[in-house]
Amino acid sequence: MSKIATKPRTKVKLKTERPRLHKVILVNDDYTPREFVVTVLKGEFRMNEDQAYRVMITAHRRGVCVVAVYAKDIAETKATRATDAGRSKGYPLLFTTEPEE
Ligand code: TYC
Repeated sequence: MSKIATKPRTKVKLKTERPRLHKVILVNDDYTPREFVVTVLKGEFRMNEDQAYRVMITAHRRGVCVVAVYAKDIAETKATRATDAGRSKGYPLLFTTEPEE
């Protein structure tokens, strides 16, 4: 009787990759008052006055600023809530998200 090879020749991949984190990005505009941007940053992203002011002024000067990084769904929820806070006051304040490299 001939010997039949039964040993599987494929290896199971055991590595699990961590889900990529997503950046929340604050975008500058010419209309939203600085103090309102600071208030939204403090309320939605648990920042103190100093941290929120630095993020706001960086976006104001450079056009954008990374606010924080989170898992995808949390980043998207926070960006939407923060953008809606501006919209509810008639401001064009915008927070976007993008995956980290
Ligand atoms: N540029 C706005 C102003 O001068 C302030 C501002 C800063 C708005 C950052 C949006 O993401 C922003 N009133």
